[in-house]
Amino acid sequence: MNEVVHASPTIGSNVEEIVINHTCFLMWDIGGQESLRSSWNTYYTNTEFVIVVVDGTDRERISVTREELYKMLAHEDLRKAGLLIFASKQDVKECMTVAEISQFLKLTSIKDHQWHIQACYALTGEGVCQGLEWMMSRFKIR
Ligand SMILES: Nc1nc2c(ncn2[C@@H]2O[C@H](COP(=O)(O)OP(=O)(O)OP(=O)(O)O)[C@@H](O)[C@H]2O)c(=O)[nH]1
Ligand SMILES: [Mg+2]
Repeated sequence: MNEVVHASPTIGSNVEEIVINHTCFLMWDIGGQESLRSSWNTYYTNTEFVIVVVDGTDRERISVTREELYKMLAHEDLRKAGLLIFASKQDVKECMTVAEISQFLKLTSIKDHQWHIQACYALTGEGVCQGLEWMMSRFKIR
């Protein structure tokens, strides 16, 4: 964190180890492009948390996000996984708020997974720590 990273579409996946409060998480960054989605399920085994980064400016594709989200949550291997949603691009004026995204994604209807939504500004990392702290707090009480 506190790093400005390059941005280009993720082809396949990147993996990184991050340590939060002495707990090491293996984090896979998986490309979101349509052609890559059919391979998402190859990452699900032993997954503790799914982190979904929602582009707060993309009102057109929020319904696709919802569809993909529920498809993912229905997968057997993610039965016990927690869900962290980042509402990204909060620096952009016209972006959807956390409340709007929650409503569009019908988050309150999710009863069988622990979930949390966090506003963030990915370019500087604002909000990212708070989101990961939630993840950490859920991890401890399992
Ligand atoms: N203004 C603003 N731009 C952002 C933010 N987060 C990402 N971007 C921009 O959005 C574009 C896409 O970012 P990526 O990180 O490549 O998106 P991605 O979701 O990983 O895309 P895939 O790898 O294809 O799934 C880049 O041009 C980023 O600079 C943000 O919080 N604010
Ligand atoms: Mg990417």
